[in-house]
Amino acid sequence: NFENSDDAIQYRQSGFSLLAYNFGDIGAMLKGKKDFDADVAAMRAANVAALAKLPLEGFIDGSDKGDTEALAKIWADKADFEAKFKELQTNADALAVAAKSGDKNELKKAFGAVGKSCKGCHDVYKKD
Ligand code: ASC
Repeated sequence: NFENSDDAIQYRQSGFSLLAYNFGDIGAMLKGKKDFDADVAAMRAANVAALAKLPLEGFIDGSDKGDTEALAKIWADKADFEAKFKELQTNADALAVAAKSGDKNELKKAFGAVGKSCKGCHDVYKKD
């Protein structure tokens, strides 16, 4: 357990940073901003699946403060927030499977589903 809300905030923000880096790198490859490498994509996608399981734990009671992008609505609608996070985790697991399959079309579809999960939650629970 976290000692205080600062630790919880740092934990979830670190998770999101790593998540964005690994997910973003797959995006860069799919958008042709860098050469596509199926092995790297599979490694990144496995990271995304693992990392998507982390940040939720950092949204502890009392950590709805400080200079963060997390809206108070997260704690007001915690069950919905958790449900959306679980959806992300399911889609991230599917991304890892798709990337491992080597089928680029499947990877693109799974990437899109994860991106929708990111955006769907940001639209409601993250400051602009
Ligand atoms: C990213 C990233 C996000 C999501 C979101 C998807 O690469 O950093 O927050 O994708 O933009 O719509």
